Amino acid sequence: MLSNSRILNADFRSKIMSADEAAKLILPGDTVGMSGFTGAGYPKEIPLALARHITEANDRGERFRISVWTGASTAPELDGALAKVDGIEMRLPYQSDPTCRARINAGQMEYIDIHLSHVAQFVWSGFLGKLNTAVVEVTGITEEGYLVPSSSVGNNKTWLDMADKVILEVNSMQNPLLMGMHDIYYGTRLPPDRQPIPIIKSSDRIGIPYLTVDPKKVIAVVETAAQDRNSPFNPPDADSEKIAQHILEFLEHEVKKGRLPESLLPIQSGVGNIPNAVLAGLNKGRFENLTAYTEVLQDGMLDMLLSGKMTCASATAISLSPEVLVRFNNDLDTYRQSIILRTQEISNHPEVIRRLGVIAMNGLIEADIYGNVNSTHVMGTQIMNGIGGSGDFARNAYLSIFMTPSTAKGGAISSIVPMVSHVDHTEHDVQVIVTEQGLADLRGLSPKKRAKVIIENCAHPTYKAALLDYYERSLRDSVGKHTPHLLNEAFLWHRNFLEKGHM
Ligand code: 0RQ
Repeated sequence: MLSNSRILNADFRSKIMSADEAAKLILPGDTVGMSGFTGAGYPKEIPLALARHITEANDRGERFRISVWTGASTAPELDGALAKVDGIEMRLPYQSDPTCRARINAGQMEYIDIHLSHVAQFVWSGFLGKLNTAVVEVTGITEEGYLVPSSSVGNNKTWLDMADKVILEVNSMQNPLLMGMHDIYYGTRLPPDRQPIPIIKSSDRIGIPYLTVDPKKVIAVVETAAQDRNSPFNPPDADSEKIAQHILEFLEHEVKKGRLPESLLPIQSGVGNIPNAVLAGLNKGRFENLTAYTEVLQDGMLDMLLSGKMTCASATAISLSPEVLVRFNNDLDTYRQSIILRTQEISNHPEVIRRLGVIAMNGLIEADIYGNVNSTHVMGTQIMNGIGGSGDFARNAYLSIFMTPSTAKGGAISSIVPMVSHVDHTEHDVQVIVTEQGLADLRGLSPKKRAKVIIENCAHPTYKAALLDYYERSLRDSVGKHTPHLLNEAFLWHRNFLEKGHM
């Protein structure tokens, strides 16, 4: 036991063992629910120890694979380590690891891409089968045996409740001041007993600050001391700045029209450089008293909390670049009151998102001229990451905004296409599309009007004429004139890029 141990409960202390010993309790064929959401709060040592055991088993000629359920993407120490030793049979729900991606696309790993808000209820309902083991990182264990959650909550409550066996990693590198920031709601029920989720404002707390677990299920406790690992952000490039500017002007316009209040509505923002540029723009802009109801709290939101522009951020994970994480840990007392970390079935709950009127801003891979959005598949067949929470938010938002540079791969591919090669968000769930070229406000427009606005405002000049030509010929030759298409040609568009080797 470490001298500064955070395991204050005697029963849990008696179960302390090494990561190696704990990993041996995970068996081939098990389904394991691991903590972790975008590089925050994932178990740091047991997956690595498990990967070593898998390698040893493979060396003996034995096949050792498990199914891995998480909150969302994790880090190289979890997804990367297990994928590298071919230890994952099936993975859900969202991943962004290059080795996982390669294995999924090579047909060597099964992957189920479901809405982040659905995972918990799918597990409660038994749709996904049995959960053998939970491996969950926590910040500490109180004398009474409550678990102080870590930098992400994700699906941990569900894993702890539903798994037969529980293994805890108690990470002393997680800031002890995280205690009290979490809001774990134990009131969710399955139909027909479901009740309203009583969140009226982003800042509402409706649960308790701890996770609970039946101590009889806890088979191992491992002490660790390792930082979360999140990628650093690049400074916003010119395109991200332009996209941010278009969105800020649009929000300003909506306020002037009386369709948004002066302090806007709670913001949800995907992760990455463009969302960060939008947040930086909001931080410099004139809007005050902003709030967030989102899944990931990233650098840009922290800056807004610090500047006072944002008064409250509700999320399920704190996912900060290494540099900002240091600042966060140093100043945590300043942020404590204004950050709430919830379970992901609540951070992404359609009922709450709809009630609060969230402004959702997410990235895309390609959008078509009618407003359908592909967020997940390159050229229709190759998974990039997964739908994550984008569907939870886009479908239920007050304003659903999707943003992207107008081209990919150095200009070789147009992000605006005749027909998306895979659809994640249908034309019915997409209200605004933004590229560095401009913004298309699709609200109230029929498909043909949408096509003109998207091509005119969002397409890159290199591809505008070809898209317009496709649209005009479709209008002339398509059998149906409501959403005109030339199906063979729509697919040829993608094939041309594939044949040029741009995939
Ligand atoms: O690949 O780095 O190999 O070149 O896709 O693209 O432009 O870096 O943009 O990091 O914002 O990701 C949609 C993937 C955008 C992301 C997506 C290639 C491009 C690059 C990444 P390379 P960028 P981003 C909150 C909400 C779904 C989940 C979600 C995502 C790579 O936003 O995963 O929204 N969204 N969750 O080159 C071929 C195209 C392409 C293309 C981009 N048209 N053709 N390749 N790329 N467009 C978070 C959570 O839910 C946890």
